[in-house]
Order: sequence, then structure tokens, then C-alpha cells
Amino acid sequence: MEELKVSKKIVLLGDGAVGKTSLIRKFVQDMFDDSYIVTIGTKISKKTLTITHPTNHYTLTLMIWDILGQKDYTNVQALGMTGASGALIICDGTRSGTLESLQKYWIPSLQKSAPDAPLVFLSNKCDLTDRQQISMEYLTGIADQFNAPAFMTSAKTGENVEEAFAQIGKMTLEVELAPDTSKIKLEIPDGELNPTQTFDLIQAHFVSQMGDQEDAMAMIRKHATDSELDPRHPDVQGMYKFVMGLSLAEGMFLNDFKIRSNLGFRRRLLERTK
Ligand code: G3D
Ligand code: MG
Repeated sequence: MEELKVSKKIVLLGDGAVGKTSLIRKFVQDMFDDSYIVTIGTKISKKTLTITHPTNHYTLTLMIWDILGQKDYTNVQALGMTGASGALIICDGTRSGTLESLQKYWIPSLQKSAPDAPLVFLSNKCDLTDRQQISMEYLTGIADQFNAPAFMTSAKTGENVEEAFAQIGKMTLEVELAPDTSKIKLEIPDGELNPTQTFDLIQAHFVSQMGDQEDAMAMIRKHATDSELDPRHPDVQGMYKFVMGLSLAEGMFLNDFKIRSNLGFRRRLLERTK
């Protein structure tokens, strides 16, 4: 199994006093502090999780952004949300208005700044059992509209806190692992490959990752020439060099995770080449 190290930014969104800072503190430091904590600006905490996926082990470092909940700070908030790979969308189970505000304010703001970020819904303060205004059923109904899972959490007792963070962590990885159906589908023969088949697959795969076909073809020509590859008789050694060149080219427009998984895919093709 391959070990992959990835770092992802996630944001916590929701009205003031729903428990964002308390949830982060519980998750990162395993602490709950009853005294009032005022968030000034945006605070970033870090925590590393180990996630196992069928083919890889991931060491996932979550960069957790605690974004100030006060509504007039729209510009600072937008800045904080930009580049987020996932969001915990948080309401306070004892105040139903905080759930409405997720739908009216927080989710639309997020969708402007980070439109592809997956969401996880949290109704926090579930320990205050006699004051609950939001049922799990109602919360799930709303979360479903966003294709998102939902949890009842308590930063005080720790109920579902790890689970909710682990869930958003996994979802940030799945976005990368999901095949991009809008692009080329490769026909990969079973068993041994001949060098021409491999060269064909590596090129098509690279183009499928690039999006822009003309740029991709230009890069392929450059790196194939640098690797002294003859397209009529591509040799395996030359192709190993070629795939390294493609990884360098990808460094300009893909993230580390994607570059490494692309390199892995191309090397596996080369290992099957006779
Ligand atoms: P925010 O960062 O979203 O603004 P905070 O929210 O984490 O500052 O929490 C606001 C208040 O709610 C704090 O109490 C905090 O202790 C409390 N709180 C947060 N999470 C929970 C929870 O799960 N259960 C209970 N019972 N209380 C919680 P104060 O009293 O200081 O306002
Ligand atoms: Mg706070």
C-alpha cells in the first residue's frame, strides 16, 4: 500500500455562539472550556488524521479555519472560505434560527467562494437535551438537499466530534479520487502491454488530466523529445524519463496528491510493459 501525505483546508461556518471554536478545541486539544471565547479574525488549527482507503494509506493534515461568525464581516469571511476543500456547516440545536441562517447565509456564501467544497451538517449542543429545537430527522432532510451527511454533536461531551471531522476529512479526499467523467475515458487492455500501447495510454492520460488538449500535446512533444523517444518504437527506459517530465509539467497546475497519483498510474502501466 502506498503512503500518501495530503494537507487540506476545511472551514467551520455558522452563526456566532453555535460552538465552532469549542468544537475545534475539543477535536484538536480534547478540551472544553465553559468560559466565553471570542474569535478575532480567523484562527487556523492543525490536526493530522490517518485514513485508509482501499488502495492507499493517507496521512491527512487538516488545516482547520475558524471563521468569525458575525455577519458583517463578509469580506474577511470570503477570504477565509476561498480554497476550502470542505466545510462543517454548524447550527446550535437549541436555536432553530441558526439552521435557517445556514441555508440563507452561510451555504450561499460558501458556494460563491468554494463551490466544489463538500459539506457536513452539525447540530451542536446535543447534550442540552431538554432544550432541543432541531430534530435529527429535520436536519437530515436539509442536509440531503446538499448531498451531505449530518451529525448531532456536543463539544462539551465530545459526542460525534471526531466522527464529524473524520467524515469531512474523507470527503475532501473523495473529491480527488472521483474520476472526472467530463474527460476522456481510457481503454486499458488487461495483462501485458506492448510499448506502443503504453505510450498511447500515458499520453491520453496526461491529456485527460490537463483539460487543454493543445497545451497538453505541446508538453508531450517537448518531454518526449527530451527523453529521446521515437514514437514508432518507444522504449521503456525512455518512457520512465518521459513520465518524470510529465510530472514536472503537472507541477504547474495540479496539486501534489494528484501529481503523485498520476505518476503512480503511469508507472504501473510501465511495469506491465514488455
Ligand atoms: P462560536 O465559536 O461558534 O462563536 P463558541 O461558539 O465555541 O464560542 O461557543 C459559544 C458558547 O456555547 C460557549 O458558552 C460554549 O461554551 C458553548 N458551547 C459550545 N459548544 C457546546 C456544546 O456542545 N454544549 C454546550 N452545552 N455548550 C456549548 P458561553 O456560555 O461561554 O457563551
Ligand atoms: Mg468562535
